Amino acid sequence: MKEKLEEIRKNALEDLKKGVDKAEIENLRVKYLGKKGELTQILRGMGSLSAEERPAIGKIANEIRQNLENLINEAGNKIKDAEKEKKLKSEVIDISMPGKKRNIGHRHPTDLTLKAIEDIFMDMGFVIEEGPEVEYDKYNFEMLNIPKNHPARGEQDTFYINDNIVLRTQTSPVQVRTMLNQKPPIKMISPGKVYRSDAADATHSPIFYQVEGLVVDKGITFSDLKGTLEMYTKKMYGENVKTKFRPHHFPFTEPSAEMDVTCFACGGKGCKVCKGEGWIELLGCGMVHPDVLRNAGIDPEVYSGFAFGFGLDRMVMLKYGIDDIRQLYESDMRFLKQF
Ligand code: 2U9
Repeated sequence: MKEKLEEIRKNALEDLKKGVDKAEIENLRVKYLGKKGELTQILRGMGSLSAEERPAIGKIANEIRQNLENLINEAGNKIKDAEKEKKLKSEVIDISMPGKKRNIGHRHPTDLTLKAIEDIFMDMGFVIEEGPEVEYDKYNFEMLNIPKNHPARGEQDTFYINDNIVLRTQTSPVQVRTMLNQKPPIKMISPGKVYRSDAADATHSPIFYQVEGLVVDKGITFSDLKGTLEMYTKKMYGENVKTKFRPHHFPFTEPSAEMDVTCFACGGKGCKVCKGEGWIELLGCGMVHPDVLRNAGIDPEVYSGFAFGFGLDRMVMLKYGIDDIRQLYESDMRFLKQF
């Protein structure tokens, strides 16, 4: 029995010396130490030995088992280490290689300008409201006193989805929705994209941005309109900027006006920015038409309001000296990187 054990050990050592791979190591483990392995068979057959022989043979068998287990584990570990070493060598990082340049974006000039405008109005207690760009004809035109035969409703000016739905041509429907959903006092601005069926050129784009504002409460007068818009203008363009109001017509306001400001580039002397005028046309405004209030369920005998609106793109162009509106929509990095 003892000789048999020594022979098993000798064979196992020779097997291990042969230079084994990962799969062979597992075969050897099964061959010598597995349930049906040679050594296990011997240990199982110990019962047939005499009481004197059993402890000595048992001791040798266990020693061999332990010894083989260690050797097989060691051989396995060596193979794993060699594989790891090989993998590490094949994945060497060349730290002298130049890194990948990350292009970090930044805010668009339109967004930068809008942020400044929003901050000023929020400081004055205005809330920012948003609404859908695909809008009911009813909210975009009808409730704003723009009847069916009005030229603004022509297909040459408006993108129609169907008879009742349009791409909004102004952000005014957001004001209509706010009046329908909230009770006065209302003090809001509605910035956002609007659409007109215009061919693109240096001053026109079928998509552009508007900022509109609405204040409705008891006792609102044209003085509130003037005070609010003058305050906005001074905060946006500087304390020395002057404003003037010219009468105008809008279907949704009565009376209506356009507001001009002294040119913030030349201070009113006349320059390229103001085309020698000294004044720049900034926005349209007026007292909300009583019919418009009534359409939205607000009693014009109790409440009054003022509204205003301007094209954001023009403000951006004036601010940064951009002479073509299309540049704001072309995503050309050479242009955008300047801001
Ligand atoms: C409601 C009532 C009144 C919004 C107003 C203007 C004057 C205006 C245009 C200027 C150039 C927009 O970008 S532009 O085409 N807008 O002049 N907008 S008052 O008046 C409203 C809006 C909603 C319920």
